[in-house]
Amino acid sequence: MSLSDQARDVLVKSESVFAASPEALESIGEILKRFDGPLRVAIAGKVKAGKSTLMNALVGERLAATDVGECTKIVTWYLDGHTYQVMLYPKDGSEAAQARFHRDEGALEIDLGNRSASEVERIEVTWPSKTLRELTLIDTPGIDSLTESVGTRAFEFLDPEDRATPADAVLYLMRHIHGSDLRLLEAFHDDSMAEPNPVNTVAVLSRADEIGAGRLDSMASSRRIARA
Ligand SMILES: Nc1nc2c(ncn2[C@@H]2O[C@H](COP(=O)(O)OP(=O)(O)OP(=O)(O)O)[C@@H](O)[C@H]2O)c(=O)[nH]1
Ligand SMILES: [Mg+2]
Repeated sequence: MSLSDQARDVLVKSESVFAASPEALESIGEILKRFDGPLRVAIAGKVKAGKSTLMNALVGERLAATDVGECTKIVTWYLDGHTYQVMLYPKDGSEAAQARFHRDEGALEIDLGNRSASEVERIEVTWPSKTLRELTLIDTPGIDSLTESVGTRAFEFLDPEDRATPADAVLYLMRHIHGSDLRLLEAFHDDSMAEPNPVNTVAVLSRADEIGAGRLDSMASSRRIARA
């Protein structure tokens, strides 16, 4: 039996152990639902690290805005579903609203209506997609400051209030290895995040073709840096 089957087995057994406690059953039910659902992977990193480009490459469609546009500043969830839908969750706690969208040469353009990016807590894009059936992807805004609070801020992006521990794993993109990236990576393993649901982080050396000023051997250099 695989490790995940064993873990699922423990959850199912615990349902009978806690049969007398409706509260416990509710929590176990939620955990089971999350366990059976797609893995939630957040893509984080500094500004222009290539997060949205990677997200689009994983899905195989240009869903996330790259380069410019207000939407790069908003945490955006990409989920599988039967219909194409974009929902905006306002920061002021008011009800989520459906947003208009269209495709411009394949790229998804979301109309925020009369809202500014700073007023939107998160966007949820539901898109029928084979990749998204297995993975829910969360594109996060670039982290642009190197202050002490960077780690905390990154987690604010990943931790909208109504969803406890939203990401199962984090892909952390970096173009070079900086001390600030290392501090941030350490923050992802912070105790407060590690419980009750450990967040795993994979560091990705991004825009690797540009390393070494884009010389022909840049991919070989990237491989060496990644190994180190
Ligand atoms: N050469 C090269 N350029 C890349 C690569 N990935 C992304 N880019 C370019 O880098 C720029 C930024 O890419 P984005 O995907 O928007 O980066 P981001 O991290 O989402 O940026 P923000 O959301 O604004 O922080 C764009 O011009 C991309 O075309 C890559 O692997 N190689
Ligand atoms: Mg982006």
